[in-house]
Amino acid sequence: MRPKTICVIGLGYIGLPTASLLATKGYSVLGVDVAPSVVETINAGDIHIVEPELDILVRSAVGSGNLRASLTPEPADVFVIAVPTPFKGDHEPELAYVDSATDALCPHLSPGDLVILESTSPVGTTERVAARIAQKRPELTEADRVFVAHCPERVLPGHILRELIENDRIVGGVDGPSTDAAVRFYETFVSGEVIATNARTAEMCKLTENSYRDTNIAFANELSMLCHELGMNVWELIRLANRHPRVDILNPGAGVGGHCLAVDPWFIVHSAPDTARLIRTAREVNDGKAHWVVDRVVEKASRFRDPVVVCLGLAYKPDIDDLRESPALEIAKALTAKVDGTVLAVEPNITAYEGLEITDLHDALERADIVVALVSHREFKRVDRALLQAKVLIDACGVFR
Ligand code: SAJ
Repeated sequence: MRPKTICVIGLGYIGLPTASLLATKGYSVLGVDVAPSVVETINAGDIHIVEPELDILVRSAVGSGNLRASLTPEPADVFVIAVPTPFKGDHEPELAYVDSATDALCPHLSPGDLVILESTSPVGTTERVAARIAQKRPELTEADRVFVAHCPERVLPGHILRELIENDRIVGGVDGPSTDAAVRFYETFVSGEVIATNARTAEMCKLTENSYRDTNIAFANELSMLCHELGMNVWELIRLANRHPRVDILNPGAGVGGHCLAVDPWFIVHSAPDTARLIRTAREVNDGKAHWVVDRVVEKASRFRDPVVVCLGLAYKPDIDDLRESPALEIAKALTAKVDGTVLAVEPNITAYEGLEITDLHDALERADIVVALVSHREFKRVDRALLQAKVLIDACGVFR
């Protein structure tokens, strides 16, 4: 029988779009979040995050009566866990949010319910969820059992609503019946292919996708530093190398940010520290790139008396307002502390950030001695190159290439 009621725990970048989408597909959805302000905002038909078209979807889902938000779970046919999985100090995965979401849904489980972990998780986390449920609700076994599966989210911020529907999904249960139940559920709203595997492979698949991209970006970032050392233009080099039919090098940048690529590879490293050497090194190269940019700017700034340094961009990638793990933000902060002069930041997608002087693009360019391009926002692509002529330009992201 098709499930009717869904409880989505965690109303962030993944949980809220998922809950709203399911509501518009006819499910009765309860979204749960620990933050009262988030619950209030959503119940008012508004959103607390920036994502194209999400406001329209949430308004329509809440307006239809199919989406409600609450601080606590209620009984449902399907529970979706979409809480953060950051890491602790020493890159050790922090699973406290997954554990507390599991504990919160346990009292509401009934035989036949399906629990899906969507949060990006280290290998073994879905089994951990199943074991926690078995411990708290030991009577839910055999004919009265519940089903537990992992289906990692794979959507690209900025394109979440389209990708939630169109992307292929990897579904892995802790056993065959759990996999089957989860596949049937995703097939009701995903137009991409829903592919069955086991829970551990599904977990590793998501970590592999992001580590693959991180490693490829590390290659590009290493090339950018090599080219600087050897006196070459890295953008020209990559453009030429990419003319080979089997070469496709990504773009160097100010480093790698966001809550995914900068985090997930560490889950693999933590699981197998002696074996995951390339993945660890890629993380170190990408983190090191931000420090390298800072050193270059500080070195240039030391040649001026009272220089004005302008950082173009603070977000973790172009055309969004998301500052999580942003190398551009870290660079701007480090320069503010290190440069003996004035550091200005231009970020068209946010209005203020404590400790940084955010200013208008044209005003900043007029005052600048040194321009540091950190994020390829569309506003920067349109800058008249004549305005940059008398400046020292450090273009970490290639926006003026
Ligand atoms: N970046 C570069 N050079 C490039 C591409 C990206 O320096 O050529 C940088 C960006 O500037 C940014 C970082 O990498 O700082 C990550 O950006 P991204 O656009 O590559 O990815 P995310 O973090 O926004 O989303 C990724 C996606 N994963 C993959 O493409 C394999 C997305 O599909 C995942 O769902 C998401 O992580 C996630 O939630 O895990």
